Amino acid sequence: MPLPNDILPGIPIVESPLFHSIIDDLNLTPAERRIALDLNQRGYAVFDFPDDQLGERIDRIKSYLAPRFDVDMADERSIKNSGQLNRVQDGWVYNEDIRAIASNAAVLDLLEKLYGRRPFPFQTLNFPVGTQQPLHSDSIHFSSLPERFMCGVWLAMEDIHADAGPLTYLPGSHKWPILSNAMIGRRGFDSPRDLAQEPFQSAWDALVEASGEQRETFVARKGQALIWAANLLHGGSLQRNPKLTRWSQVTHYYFENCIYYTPAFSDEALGLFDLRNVVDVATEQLRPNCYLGELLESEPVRSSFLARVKGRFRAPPPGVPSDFDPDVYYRLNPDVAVAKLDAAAHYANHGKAEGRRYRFR
Ligand SMILES: O=C(O)CCC(=O)C(=O)O
Ligand SMILES: [Fe+2]
Repeated sequence: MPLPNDILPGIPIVESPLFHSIIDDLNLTPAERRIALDLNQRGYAVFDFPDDQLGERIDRIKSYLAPRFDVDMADERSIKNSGQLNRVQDGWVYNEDIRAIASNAAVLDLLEKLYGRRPFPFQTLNFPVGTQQPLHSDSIHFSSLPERFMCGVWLAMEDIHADAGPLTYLPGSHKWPILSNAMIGRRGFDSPRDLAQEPFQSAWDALVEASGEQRETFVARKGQALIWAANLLHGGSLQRNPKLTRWSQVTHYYFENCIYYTPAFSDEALGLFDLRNVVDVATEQLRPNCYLGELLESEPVRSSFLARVKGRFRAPPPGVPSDFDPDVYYRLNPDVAVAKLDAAAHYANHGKAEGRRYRFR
């Protein structure tokens, strides 16, 4: 029997224009079917997080993270966001419960049914309070080729109060065009690394205004989770009561057999891709960039598209191994990140002699 998604395998099932002719062949339970329909129509779906140890995990995560949100951030593990007090990125590196939530097998199985490819978690974010982030699409941070093979799963780690700045989103916005640098008239490749979201904000705001659509908020119960589609506009609503916490974990997932890259720093039409070295949180293995089953790093590279992409891959400086990834080095050596040192230079000049790790197991 042909696979249900064999006509357009490069489009996630829940985002496919053929979704309604495929859904009956997916063997979904009634609950899974409801999730699939919500994701397809609204761009998000709510479900109860399937983990019978969730309560204990949440308690342990909070007691592990709480001291890290104190004013003294010398020991802050949040690498890329080390200026901000409201999040810990990739806490899974240090905390097994964060990792277990990200790697939950039932969630992975569910996402596989919904997308038609096997997912893997590649990033975690833990928040003790609301983010108050403006509405944005994660697609400019982490996208894939083919596109839309990415989603976020947001988990409430306490009952969320309406005044605590709950997660907010614009239903249906996942169907809008995925904004690119070309669309906003900007070059992305080699542009300043601290500017990812900001150049796109006025365009998103204008789209929201023009749509007339109303945002919704997720005033979640502890243990409820929400999947958002790759391009759903979402953010944190206003925190009306500054004393309230809003403990949550976001896990971002990619799917197998894709190219993973950061569109904010890419100019796709020129073959200039800011490729990502993504690590599977569940296995700590690098997930190589693949295009139609072909490893990007593999030889021979046949298509000119792949050759261009490969040619633009940033080469490491001298004295640094070819598989060196500054992000991974920062995650494994938080003191280097906190000190804001250049990762490659630190490794070449000190880290190597000190026997520091630069890759996961
Ligand atoms: O939790 C929030 O307020 C938003 C988080 C978010 O935008 C993300 O993790 O991608
Ligand atoms: Fe986001």
